[in-house]
Amino acid sequence: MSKRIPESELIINPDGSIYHLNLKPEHLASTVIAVGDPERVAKISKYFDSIEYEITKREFVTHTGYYQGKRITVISTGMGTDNIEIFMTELDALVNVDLETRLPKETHTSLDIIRIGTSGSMRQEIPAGSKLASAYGVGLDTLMAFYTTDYTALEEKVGKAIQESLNISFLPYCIQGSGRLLGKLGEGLIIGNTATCPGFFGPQGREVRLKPAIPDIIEKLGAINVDGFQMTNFEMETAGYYAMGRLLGHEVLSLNAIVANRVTQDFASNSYEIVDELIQHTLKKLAE
Ligand code: R1P
Ligand code: URA
Repeated sequence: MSKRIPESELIINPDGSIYHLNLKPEHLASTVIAVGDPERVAKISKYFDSIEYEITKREFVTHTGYYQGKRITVISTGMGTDNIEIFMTELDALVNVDLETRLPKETHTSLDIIRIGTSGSMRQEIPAGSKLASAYGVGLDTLMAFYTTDYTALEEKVGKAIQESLNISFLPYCIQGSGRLLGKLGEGLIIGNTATCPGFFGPQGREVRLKPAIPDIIEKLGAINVDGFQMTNFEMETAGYYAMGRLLGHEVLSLNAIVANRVTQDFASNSYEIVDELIQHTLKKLAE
C-alpha cells in the first residue's frame, strides 16, 4: 500500500495546482520542452498552431499548445540545477501522484523532456555557433549527494576521474541521457558530454574580479579521457535533468546552442539565431 504524501511535503495551491509550477495535470503535455530563459518560451510557442494554456509563476513560464498536431508544453526553469530539482519533482508529481488523494499512482507515466539551452564550448574544435546534443551530463554540483541511484561502471569512473583531477572534496556525478531521444533529435548535431556547473563564473573558470579556485578548470576537464569519454561543453542544468530523469523514470535530452568558445574566447554574435535554429530543428523532429 502506498503512503499518503503529507501537505508539507508536496504543496498544492488552493486552486489545486502544484506549488511552484502553478500547473494542474490537465495543463501538461507528455512532451515537454524546457528552457532556462522565460523569454525563450514565447520564442518556441510562436511556432505553435495554437496555444491552449499559459501561466507564469516566478521563473516558471508555461505555454501548452499544438505544433503540427503534436501537443507540447514549453516551460522555463530559470538557471541552475537547484531549480531543476524542483521542476522535475513537480512535473513528475503532476503525472505520477494523484493530487487529490496524495497517493502515488499505481501506473507510471513517463514524460519526454527536452532542454533547449545555451552553453559554452570547452574544446577548440567545437566553435561558437555549433549545436550540440548531450549524450551524458556531468554534475559538478552536489545534488546527487542528496539522492541515491545506480551508476554504470563508466559513469562511476568519470566521476572519480574528475574528483581526482580537480582535487575537490565532493564526488561529481555522471549520468547518461535518453538514448531514444538522442536518436530522434540528435541527427545533424554534434554529440557531446556536458559539464554542468553550479555557477557561470568561477565554477566555469571565468575570472571577473574574483580569481577562481581552479583557474585551469577548462584545461583540466578538457584533458580528462576515460576510456574515450571526453567532455565538450559547460552549462548549468543538464546533469540535474539527467539525474532526476533517471530517478523519476522520465526520458530526458539536453540540446545546446554553443554561444561561446572558452578556449578561443570567441562569442557567437548571432547567438539568438543559433537558438532559433535549434528550436526549429527540435520542433520539426518532434513532429515527425
Ligand atoms: C547561463 O547564462 C544560463 O545559460 C545556460 C546555462 O545553463 C544557464 O542557465 O542555459 P539557458 O540558456 O537555458 O539558461
Ligand atoms: N551558459 C553557460 O552556462 N556557460 C556559457 O559559457 C554559455 C552559456
